Amino acid sequence: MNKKSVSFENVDGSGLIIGVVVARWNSDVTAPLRDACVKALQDAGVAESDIIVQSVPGAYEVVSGSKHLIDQHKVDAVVAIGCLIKGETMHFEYIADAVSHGIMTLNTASTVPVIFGVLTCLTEEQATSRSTGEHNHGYAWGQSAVEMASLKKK
Ligand code: RBF
Repeated sequence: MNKKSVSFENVDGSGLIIGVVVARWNSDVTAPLRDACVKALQDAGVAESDIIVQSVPGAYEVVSGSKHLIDQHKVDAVVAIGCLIKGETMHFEYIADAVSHGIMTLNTASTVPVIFGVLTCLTEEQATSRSTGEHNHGYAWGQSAVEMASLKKK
């Protein structure tokens, strides 16, 4: 087992409703992350009609997009997906900080787990390597959502 990955045992998503919020900024990265996440949910037995995918403009908006799904769709868990790539200004720092705090606040404000699916990369190469092939993190984020939603139901 790679030290930078996590193992999951028997994630059973049958009967769960899972939201997936996806930022369109850096969509060449976020689309494969979303697809791998949805595949993990399907592999875990989440019904296709119980996977709610919500597109939002950028990573900054994944917090309010997640809150919308929690409030309006009664989801059991949400995966918030985005990709921040460091540029020449301070935007990266401000948005990364706001989003990570925003997602943590959602996790403590309600009983619905919100999985942190935001890549914060220094280069486009880093973003590509974490969103493609066997290192695509989206799959583990889907499994994490099922595990945490199941925990809540125990
Ligand atoms: N959104 C992302 O998801 N990833 C980025 O790398 C990203 N970089 C941005 C850089 C700048 C200079 C600006 C103005 C916005 C950026 N955004 C990015 C968009 C941000 O998440 C949000 O959608 C907008 O700021 C509107 O609230």
